Amino acid sequence: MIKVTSADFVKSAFNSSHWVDDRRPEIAFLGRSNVGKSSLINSLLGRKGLARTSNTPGRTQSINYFLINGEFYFVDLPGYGYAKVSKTMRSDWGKMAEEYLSQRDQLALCVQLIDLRHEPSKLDMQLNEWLHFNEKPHTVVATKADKLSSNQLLKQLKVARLALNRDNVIAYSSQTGKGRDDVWSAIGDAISQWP
Ligand SMILES: Nc1nc2c(ncn2[C@@H]2O[C@H](COP(=O)(O)OP(=O)(O)O)[C@@H](O)[C@H]2O)c(=O)[nH]1
Ligand SMILES: [Mg+2]
Repeated sequence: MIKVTSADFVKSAFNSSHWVDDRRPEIAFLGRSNVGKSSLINSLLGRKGLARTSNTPGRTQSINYFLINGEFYFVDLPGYGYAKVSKTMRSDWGKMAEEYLSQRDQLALCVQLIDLRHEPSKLDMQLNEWLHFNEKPHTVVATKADKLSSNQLLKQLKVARLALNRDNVIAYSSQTGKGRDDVWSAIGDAISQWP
Protein backbone atom coordinates (compact mmCIF):
# COMPACT_ATOMS: atom_id res chain seq x y z
CA MET A 1 0.00 0.00 0.00
CA ILE A 2 1.31 3.43 -0.95
CA LYS A 3 2.11 5.64 2.01
CA VAL A 4 1.61 9.33 1.30
CA THR A 5 4.70 11.18 2.50
CA SER A 6 4.11 14.36 0.52
CA ALA A 7 1.27 15.84 -1.49
CA ASP A 8 1.67 19.22 -3.10
CA PHE A 9 -0.48 21.31 -5.38
CA VAL A 10 1.67 22.00 -8.45
CA LYS A 11 -0.44 24.09 -10.81
CA SER A 12 -3.67 24.71 -12.66
CA ALA A 13 -3.55 24.33 -16.44
CA PHE A 14 -5.99 26.26 -18.62
CA ASN A 15 -4.67 24.99 -21.95
CA SER A 16 -2.27 22.39 -23.30
CA SER A 17 0.78 24.63 -23.05
CA HIS A 18 0.35 24.52 -19.26
CA TRP A 19 0.31 20.73 -18.99
CA VAL A 20 3.17 19.31 -16.91
CA ASP A 21 5.90 18.00 -19.17
CA ASP A 22 7.92 15.53 -17.14
CA ARG A 23 7.24 11.82 -17.62
CA ARG A 24 5.86 10.93 -14.22
CA PRO A 25 2.79 8.64 -14.29
CA GLU A 26 -0.59 10.24 -13.76
CA ILE A 27 -3.77 9.21 -12.00
CA ALA A 28 -6.64 11.20 -13.54
CA PHE A 29 -9.92 11.88 -11.74
CA LEU A 30 -13.05 12.34 -13.83
CA GLY A 31 -16.71 12.84 -13.20
CA ARG A 32 -19.57 15.27 -13.21
CA SER A 33 -19.42 18.49 -11.22
CA ASN A 34 -20.30 18.03 -7.56
CA VAL A 35 -19.80 14.26 -7.67
CA GLY A 36 -17.13 14.55 -4.97
CA LYS A 37 -13.87 14.65 -6.90
CA SER A 38 -12.10 17.21 -4.73
CA SER A 39 -13.38 15.46 -1.59
CA LEU A 40 -12.08 12.10 -2.86
CA ILE A 41 -8.64 13.57 -3.58
CA ASN A 42 -8.48 15.21 -0.14
CA SER A 43 -9.68 12.05 1.57
CA LEU A 44 -7.21 9.80 -0.28
CA LEU A 45 -4.35 12.12 0.62
CA GLY A 46 -5.52 12.81 4.16
CA ARG A 47 -5.20 16.54 3.45
CA LYS A 48 -8.34 18.47 4.19
CA GLY A 49 -8.07 21.56 2.04
CA LEU A 50 -5.59 20.54 -0.66
CA ALA A 51 -8.13 20.18 -3.46
CA ARG A 52 -10.83 22.75 -2.95
CA THR A 53 -14.33 21.48 -2.32
CA SER A 54 -17.42 23.53 -2.83
CA ASN A 55 -21.15 23.48 -3.03
CA THR A 56 -20.98 25.60 -6.17
CA PRO A 57 -20.46 23.18 -9.02
CA GLY A 58 -19.06 24.09 -12.40
CA ARG A 59 -16.43 26.49 -11.13
CA THR A 60 -13.25 24.60 -11.83
CA GLN A 61 -12.55 24.74 -15.53
CA SER A 62 -8.87 24.02 -15.15
CA ILE A 63 -6.78 20.87 -14.95
CA ASN A 64 -5.21 20.75 -11.50
CA TYR A 65 -2.02 18.84 -10.73
CA PHE A 66 -0.94 17.44 -7.39
CA LEU A 67 2.44 15.77 -7.00
CA ILE A 68 2.41 12.80 -4.63
CA ASN A 69 5.60 11.55 -2.93
CA GLY A 70 7.52 13.31 -5.70
CA GLU A 71 6.67 10.24 -7.79
CA PHE A 72 3.32 10.56 -9.54
CA TYR A 73 0.56 13.06 -10.20
CA PHE A 74 -3.06 13.23 -9.24
CA VAL A 75 -4.78 15.12 -12.05
CA ASP A 76 -8.12 16.73 -11.26
CA LEU A 77 -9.96 17.24 -14.55
CA PRO A 78 -12.87 19.68 -14.88
CA GLY A 79 -16.27 18.32 -13.95
CA TYR A 80 -18.72 17.70 -16.76
CA GLY A 81 -22.44 17.92 -17.19
CA TYR A 82 -23.16 20.95 -15.08
CA ALA A 83 -26.57 21.99 -16.37
CA LYS A 84 -26.18 25.71 -15.75
CA VAL A 85 -23.12 26.29 -17.91
CA SER A 86 -23.62 27.24 -21.52
CA LYS A 87 -23.53 24.73 -24.36
CA THR A 88 -20.20 26.09 -25.59
CA MET A 89 -18.70 25.61 -22.15
CA ARG A 90 -20.04 22.08 -22.05
CA SER A 91 -18.52 21.17 -25.38
CA ASP A 92 -15.30 22.92 -24.30
CA TRP A 93 -15.24 20.52 -21.40
CA GLY A 94 -15.56 17.63 -23.81
CA LYS A 95 -12.78 18.94 -26.00
CA MET A 96 -10.46 19.73 -23.12
CA ALA A 97 -10.93 16.38 -21.38
CA GLU A 98 -10.88 14.33 -24.58
CA GLU A 99 -7.79 16.19 -25.78
CA TYR A 100 -6.15 15.49 -22.44
CA LEU A 101 -7.13 11.85 -22.15
CA SER A 102 -6.26 10.99 -25.72
CA GLN A 103 -2.87 12.72 -25.74
CA ARG A 104 -1.39 11.67 -22.40
CA ASP A 105 0.39 8.38 -22.70
CA GLN A 106 1.60 8.76 -19.10
CA LEU A 107 -1.94 8.06 -17.83
CA ALA A 108 -1.46 5.12 -15.48
CA LEU A 109 -5.10 5.11 -14.34
CA CYS A 110 -8.36 6.97 -15.00
CA VAL A 111 -10.55 7.06 -11.90
CA GLN A 112 -14.12 7.72 -13.00
CA LEU A 113 -16.45 8.95 -10.27
CA ILE A 114 -20.19 8.43 -10.19
CA ASP A 115 -22.73 9.30 -7.52
CA LEU A 116 -23.83 6.05 -5.87
CA ARG A 117 -27.24 7.50 -5.05
CA HIS A 118 -28.22 7.84 -8.70
CA GLU A 119 -28.22 5.69 -11.78
CA PRO A 120 -25.21 6.54 -13.98
CA SER A 121 -26.14 9.43 -16.30
CA LYS A 122 -25.86 9.41 -20.07
CA LEU A 123 -22.59 11.37 -19.76
CA ASP A 124 -21.25 8.88 -17.19
CA MET A 125 -22.02 6.06 -19.62
CA GLN A 126 -20.49 7.90 -22.58
CA LEU A 127 -17.29 8.54 -20.67
CA ASN A 128 -17.14 4.91 -19.54
CA GLU A 129 -17.56 3.75 -23.14
CA TRP A 130 -15.00 6.22 -24.44
CA LEU A 131 -12.41 5.05 -21.90
CA HIS A 132 -13.16 1.42 -22.71
CA PHE A 133 -13.07 1.95 -26.49
CA ASN A 134 -9.78 3.84 -26.23
CA GLU A 135 -8.31 1.14 -23.98
CA LYS A 136 -7.49 3.48 -21.12
CA PRO A 137 -6.69 1.87 -17.75
CA HIS A 138 -9.85 2.65 -15.87
CA THR A 139 -11.61 2.13 -12.55
CA VAL A 140 -15.00 3.36 -11.29
CA VAL A 141 -15.57 4.82 -7.82
CA ALA A 142 -19.11 5.49 -6.57
CA THR A 143 -19.15 8.37 -4.08
CA LYS A 144 -21.38 9.45 -1.19
CA ALA A 145 -21.87 5.87 0.00
CA ASP A 146 -22.49 7.21 3.53
CA LYS A 147 -25.81 8.61 2.34
CA LEU A 148 -27.24 5.14 1.68
CA SER A 149 -28.35 2.27 3.91
CA SER A 150 -26.42 -0.95 3.43
CA ASN A 151 -29.32 -2.45 1.45
CA GLN A 152 -29.57 0.57 -0.83
CA LEU A 153 -25.80 0.52 -1.22
CA LEU A 154 -25.77 -3.05 -2.52
CA LYS A 155 -28.71 -2.33 -4.80
CA GLN A 156 -27.12 0.82 -6.25
CA LEU A 157 -23.76 -0.91 -6.76
CA LYS A 158 -25.55 -3.52 -8.84
CA VAL A 159 -27.37 -0.83 -10.85
CA ALA A 160 -24.02 0.87 -11.53
CA ARG A 161 -22.23 -2.35 -12.49
CA LEU A 162 -25.00 -3.24 -14.93
CA ALA A 163 -25.27 0.25 -16.47
CA LEU A 164 -21.51 0.49 -16.96
CA ASN A 165 -21.05 -3.17 -17.81
CA ARG A 166 -18.29 -3.66 -15.24
CA ASP A 167 -17.49 -6.37 -12.69
CA ASN A 168 -16.24 -3.93 -10.13
CA VAL A 169 -17.41 -0.56 -8.83
CA ILE A 170 -15.86 0.70 -5.58
CA ALA A 171 -18.26 2.24 -3.06
CA TYR A 172 -16.65 5.29 -1.47
CA SER A 173 -17.30 7.81 1.27
CA SER A 174 -15.03 10.76 1.81
CA GLN A 175 -16.80 11.25 5.15
CA THR A 176 -16.06 7.84 6.62
CA GLY A 177 -13.10 6.74 4.50
CA LYS A 178 -15.01 3.71 3.24
CA GLY A 179 -13.37 2.35 0.07
CA ARG A 180 -10.11 4.20 0.65
CA ASP A 181 -7.94 1.07 0.79
CA ASP A 182 -9.56 -0.31 -2.37
CA VAL A 183 -8.93 2.87 -4.33
CA TRP A 184 -5.33 3.05 -3.09
CA SER A 185 -4.77 -0.55 -4.03
CA ALA A 186 -6.06 0.14 -7.59
CA ILE A 187 -3.71 3.14 -7.76
CA GLY A 188 -0.82 1.10 -6.35
CA ASP A 189 -1.35 -1.65 -8.94
CA ALA A 190 -1.48 0.90 -11.76
CA ILE A 191 1.71 2.61 -10.61
CA SER A 192 3.61 -0.62 -10.05
CA GLN A 193 2.66 -1.88 -13.53
CA TRP A 194 3.79 1.40 -15.00
CA PRO A 195 6.85 0.93 -17.28
N1 LIG B 1 -21.97 12.89 2.50
C1 LIG B 1 -21.00 13.01 1.58
N2 LIG B 1 -20.84 14.19 0.94
C2 LIG B 1 -19.86 14.28 0.01
C3 LIG B 1 -19.02 13.19 -0.30
N3 LIG B 1 -18.16 13.57 -1.28
C4 LIG B 1 -18.46 14.87 -1.54
N4 LIG B 1 -19.47 15.31 -0.77
C5 LIG B 1 -20.08 16.67 -0.79
O1 LIG B 1 -20.51 16.96 -2.11
C6 LIG B 1 -20.25 18.32 -2.44
C7 LIG B 1 -19.36 18.39 -3.70
O2 LIG B 1 -18.10 17.84 -3.40
P1 LIG B 1 -16.77 18.23 -4.21
O3 LIG B 1 -15.69 17.36 -3.68
O4 LIG B 1 -16.55 19.70 -4.20
O5 LIG B 1 -17.20 17.78 -5.69
P2 LIG B 1 -16.46 18.04 -7.10
O6 LIG B 1 -17.21 19.17 -7.76
O7 LIG B 1 -16.65 16.77 -7.86
O8 LIG B 1 -15.02 18.35 -6.83
C8 LIG B 1 -19.62 18.95 -1.22
O9 LIG B 1 -20.61 19.58 -0.47
C9 LIG B 1 -19.06 17.73 -0.46
O10 LIG B 1 -18.96 17.96 0.92
C10 LIG B 1 -19.20 11.93 0.40
O11 LIG B 1 -18.53 10.91 0.19
N5 LIG B 1 -20.21 11.93 1.33
MG1 LIG C 1 -13.79 19.93 -7.41
